[in-house]
Amino acid sequence: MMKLYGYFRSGTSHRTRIAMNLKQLDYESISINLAQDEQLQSTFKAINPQGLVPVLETKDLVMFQSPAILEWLEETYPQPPLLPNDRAGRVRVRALSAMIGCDIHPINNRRILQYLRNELNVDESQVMTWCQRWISDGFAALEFLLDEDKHRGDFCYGNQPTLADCYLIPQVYSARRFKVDLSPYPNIVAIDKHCQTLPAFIEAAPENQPDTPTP
Ligand SMILES: N[C@@H](CCC(=O)N[C@@H](CS)C(=O)NCC(=O)O)C(=O)O
Repeated sequence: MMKLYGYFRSGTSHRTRIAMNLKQLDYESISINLAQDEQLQSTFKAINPQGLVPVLETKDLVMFQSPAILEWLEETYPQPPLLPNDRAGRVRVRALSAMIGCDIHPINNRRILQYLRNELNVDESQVMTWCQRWISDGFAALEFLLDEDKHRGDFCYGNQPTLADCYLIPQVYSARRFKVDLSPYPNIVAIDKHCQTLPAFIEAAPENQPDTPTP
């Protein structure tokens, strides 16, 4: 069985879990506790020298970088497809995904926030302001693109979940965690609401993981 090294509230682990669930793939979850910096220990760095989750391990491969993992999943398990069958659709879904994966998520990642806190002595309310600023900025552009797409159904693109939804839903979770006002983004909120009714998304949610702390 495949092994997914991740953490319950890591957005990159969350997006990988959604894709694996949509493709109905079984995997063993191995928790790397980011709150305790387990990702920086030598045992984990021997698996991923970058010290970041997720890592997906099969009997032949050790894969890191969630965009690469998602593309590998799509190529290896094409059903159901998470990319449209036309080139224009694929470039759109990849662009929506990259807006989140390249331009929103990385600057609000734990190591960035820890650097702000511990090296630059930024206080917690300023850290929240930082996260809110960059998530809002990215969501404003995403909202515009979603709104202008008149062929869109319940998801980011068309009527089926795509990689863009795998990226969006964890970013909405993170936005709520950082208390971003989501009222200017009704299309994003509606997509999130719809996805939250689907088992693949529910089972991938941070609150439903084996390493979710008990309240
Ligand atoms: N580009 C990488 C980013 C991975 C990443 O940033 N993972 C976060 C969790 S969402 C992490 O491991 N953070 C640990 C840290 O910041 O120390 C990917 O998409 O896999």
